[in-house]
Amino acid sequence: MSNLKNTLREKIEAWRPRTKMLLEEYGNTVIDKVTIGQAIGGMRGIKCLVTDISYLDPNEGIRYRGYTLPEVFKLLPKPKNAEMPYVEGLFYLLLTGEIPNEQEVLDLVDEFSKRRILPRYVYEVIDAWPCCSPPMAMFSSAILAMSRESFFAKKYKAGINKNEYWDPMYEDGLNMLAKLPEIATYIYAKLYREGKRIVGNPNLDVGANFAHMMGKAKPYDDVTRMHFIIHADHESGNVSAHTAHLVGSSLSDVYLATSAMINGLAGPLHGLANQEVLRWLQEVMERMGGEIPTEEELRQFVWDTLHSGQIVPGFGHAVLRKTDPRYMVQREFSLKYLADDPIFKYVDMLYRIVPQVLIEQNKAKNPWPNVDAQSGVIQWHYGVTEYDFYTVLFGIGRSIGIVANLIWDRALLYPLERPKSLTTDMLEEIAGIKEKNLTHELGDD
Ligand code: CMX
Repeated sequence: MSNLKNTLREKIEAWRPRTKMLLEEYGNTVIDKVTIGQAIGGMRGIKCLVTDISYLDPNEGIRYRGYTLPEVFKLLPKPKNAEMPYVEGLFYLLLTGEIPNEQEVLDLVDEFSKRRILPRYVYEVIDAWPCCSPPMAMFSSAILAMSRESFFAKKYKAGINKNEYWDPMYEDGLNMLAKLPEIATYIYAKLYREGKRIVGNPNLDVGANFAHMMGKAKPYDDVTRMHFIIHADHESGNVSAHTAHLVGSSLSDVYLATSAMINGLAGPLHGLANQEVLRWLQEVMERMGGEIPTEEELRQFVWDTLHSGQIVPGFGHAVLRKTDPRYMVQREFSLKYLADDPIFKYVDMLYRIVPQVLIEQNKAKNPWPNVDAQSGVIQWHYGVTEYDFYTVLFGIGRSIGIVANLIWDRALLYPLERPKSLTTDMLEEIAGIKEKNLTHELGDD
């Protein structure tokens, strides 16, 4: 058994009594009340999910296992001559809560490398898609197809003890994560490089191998590490993480749950926003004939977008109430490496203008930029200009957190998710307005 799996087994055994005691002795303790606004309004703020992988504070931003992003970037081991840490090290941290040492990360780099080869039929599934298909749909289907490899499904059929569910989930999770860069770069080559694929190099870590398969020179390896690390997890209520948890709660395997989460990530209010930002910027540039607009012109463009009933992509958030630290990590990188890029200048201007406009409009609860406002611009700068592909990159990163969560979901035996719904009539009764309406109908007021 690998060192990581041994460490994880010890952690799981130590953790289980905490969950058991909370359930058995404090199961009726009230956390929060739920309002009608929350029931209709997308369950904002209802505290009804548990995860120890990450926590999102509205005013501070994300912490992975208690560490802020700057701490994560500082503490995790880095490859030689790299500015950003190993992606594999982040997976170790999310899974165990511990910062791995160099050797622990290298063991995991080796594990990922050994598990990265794709079954042939995955290429065939991708090839079966008609030309110009959406990359996220292709990505989701390729992951879904691999469900036939699931150890968990096989073990379940054979009658595994539920206390051991997490073990085949771990195997499936690692197998899948190791393959995602191969799948994504194959889709990229098929869609945008006339099928000319660059074969992976087993001697490289995930970040460097991804850059290699994309045909990109340094520092794209660091761009990739940064990208995958900042997108990995955002606690469990966001659409992608929640979808994976929900689907996994019926004991669906990792492939089924991850494919579903990719479909949720593909919506423009969630992960697709990163490519929407580029599409929207292209419109501005077209309107400006390629010239950099003045602040006044850009402000007008933002207002025109709002007045036409559209959203400004890359700004706002359902939980955050400040600038997303994931945005700031990328902004710092951009200020260092792409400060003179015209498209970064647009983004920099938007950073100053959009929040003022959203505050003036007085609708968005959070006028500040989120992760998606900046990520596409970095990709564009390094020559990945096919912005339809950007959400696939988000999807690889997000899968790291998804897998860590799914393994722990199984380890702590979180049950089938099944909240209760009410009818509108019932809400009106709870609000006390149904009776009023009846009285009105009877002409009794
Ligand atoms: N542009 C225009 N209007 C916005 C806005 C934006 N960027 N952000 C919020 N609003 C509007 C909402 O559409 C809503 O309008 P209505 O009352 O007419 O429905 C109002 O402000 C209040 O919304 P909110 O409570 O502040 O935000 P929500 O929790 O409902 O939604 C989010 C959050 C992210 C969907 C929203 O801010 C948005 O659409 N942002 C742009 C898309 C985006 O960048 N998504 C990516 C988020 C990060 C990620 O998941 O990847």
